[in-house]
Amino acid sequence: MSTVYVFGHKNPDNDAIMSAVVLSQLLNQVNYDGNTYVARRLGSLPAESAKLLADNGVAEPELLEVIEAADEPQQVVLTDHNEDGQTVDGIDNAVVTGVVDHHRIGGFTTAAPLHYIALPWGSSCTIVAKLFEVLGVEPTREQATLLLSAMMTDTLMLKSPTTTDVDRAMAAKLGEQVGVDPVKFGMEVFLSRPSGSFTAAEMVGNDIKLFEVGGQQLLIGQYETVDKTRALGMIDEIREAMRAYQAEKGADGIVLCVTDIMEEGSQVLFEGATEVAQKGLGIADEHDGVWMPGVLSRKKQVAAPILAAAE
Ligand SMILES: [Mn+2]
Repeated sequence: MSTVYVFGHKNPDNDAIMSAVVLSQLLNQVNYDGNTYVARRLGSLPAESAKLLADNGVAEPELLEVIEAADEPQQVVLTDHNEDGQTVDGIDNAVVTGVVDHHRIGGFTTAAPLHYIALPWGSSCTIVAKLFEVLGVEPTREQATLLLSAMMTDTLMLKSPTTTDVDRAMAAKLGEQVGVDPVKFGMEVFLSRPSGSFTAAEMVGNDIKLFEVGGQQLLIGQYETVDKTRALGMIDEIREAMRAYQAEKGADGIVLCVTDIMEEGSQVLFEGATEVAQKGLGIADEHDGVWMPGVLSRKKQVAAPILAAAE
């Protein structure tokens, strides 16, 4: 019997937090492998996650900064990510016993067999919700609420092209259990973000992931807003914050998508070495950014074509 840490990616979004929190609860409820599962986070809690956890009486996961080497290596379960560049520092000191994820698999290797659940659904929380069914457990109202919140934030209220029929069916089921309309509930979750007070640095660093693109380190950030006007009025500050973030992380280039969920598209900005990124997206950088209508998914509509262009 061991203590197993369960956590989502660095710069956590609501899906990274809720998938770790609710999956760890589920695994404890069924006494999975006789272990104790403890949710952790790899960065500050998103505002909407903090509010949802408080409203539902669930403790905030503690910050995990690094995993140190130990005689008995720390066991971990990764949710909502699998790539080295997105996980905890010191991951090589840990034994990954499980992954629950909805992203591409990026250079993942282990020494021993593991539980690896990868499904190309709209959110990791959709997969966690399905695991409740698989394990024959009925989610509590609180668990259903937390899962549904992350399904809505990750699929932008089911509008993102990453949304599948499974997500729509699961959202309807959880919405019925909680007694909410999933899309209206999702909009409330979005509006609980204090986006009106975001600084340029927060817009850049709030939700950003590191990718290896043709031998270069490329950061791809996404700032989701219900009104891009404020961000568009801060372009010079945002570009400066992009260059600062890139320098701090020692990356070669940085892409930022300012995604307007009401207008359903993204304003895309580039700094540093981004030739491959511009080629992959089929656009050339402009000072105010380039509006890409319909682009809502970083994974499917931004990272995937950029990675394909590097091949
Ligand atoms: Mn996710």
